[in-house]
Amino acid sequence: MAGSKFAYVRNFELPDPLLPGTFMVLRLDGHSFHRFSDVHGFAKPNDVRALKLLDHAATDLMDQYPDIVLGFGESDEFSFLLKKSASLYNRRHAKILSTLTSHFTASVTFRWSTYFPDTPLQYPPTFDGRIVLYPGIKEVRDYFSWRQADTHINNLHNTAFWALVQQGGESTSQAHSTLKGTQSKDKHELLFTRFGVNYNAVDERFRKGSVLVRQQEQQGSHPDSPSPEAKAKANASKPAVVILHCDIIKDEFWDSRPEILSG
Ligand code: DGT
Ligand code: MG
Ligand code: MG
Ligand code: MG
Ligand code: MG
Repeated sequence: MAGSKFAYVRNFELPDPLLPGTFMVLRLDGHSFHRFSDVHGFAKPNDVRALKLLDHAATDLMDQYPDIVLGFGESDEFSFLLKKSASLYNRRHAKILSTLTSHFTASVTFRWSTYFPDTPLQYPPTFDGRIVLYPGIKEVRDYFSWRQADTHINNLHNTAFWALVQQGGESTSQAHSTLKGTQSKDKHELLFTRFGVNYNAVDERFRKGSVLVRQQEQQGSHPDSPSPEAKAKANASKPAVVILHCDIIKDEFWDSRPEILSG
């Protein structure tokens, strides 16, 4: 069809397909959340409301995009794994990246007041996003191990840091110097001896992050709707997204969910 004399500009829009048969990992990260968390009075080191808000936005995204087989969230970031065979938007890079980032961001704002009923939004939160392609299972597993190891390292540090400030009465610069050069075991020791905190008993949400997977509802898991019709309906419906706070570095998680890496 002949276009207008202007239509040639369309030729400057180049295709940007993502390599077929590779795993896509989309990582979103809050833009300047150092400031955003201050302005909105997030609890330190971890604000459960903020973490649950991001979990909810991630669940919304996974409900909308069945190609996402795994989500992992910590701090102000979320990573999503799309199955190798994903063909959404013909694997157009900009389309996928912009649409999913926008969806997640919109959900965070949409759900804000549910998690922060007494804290009006001062300005719109925004997220940056990137998609990285991984050729194989090893790289995908190492990617998620990297993020969860990061969660652990940061949370241990932040827990020790804020204990020194909030309970120990140190200034932030004193706390920085107290922790300078300390190893992981020193921080465990400091938390236990000075503040009576057994780090391994700290909420798993903070230590391990949030792991979102699809799980078929089990029969009888709905005590409030025990009718056979309700059960049949639950079992026929698509798997629900569930939020776990479990280890994803060791084999067990992956071995018990082969579908995550198989598609
Ligand atoms: P960016 O990502 O380069 O635009 O800059 P930021 O400031 O978002 O830096 P990033 O992503 O490396 O670090 C996340 C920031 O968000 C960090 O300053 C701590 C803050 N944050 C995330 N989750 C929480 C929370 O639960 N409580 C508090 N108080 N702060 C949090
Ligand atoms: Mg950053
Ligand atoms: Mg950030
Ligand atoms: Mg971050
Ligand atoms: Mg359009």
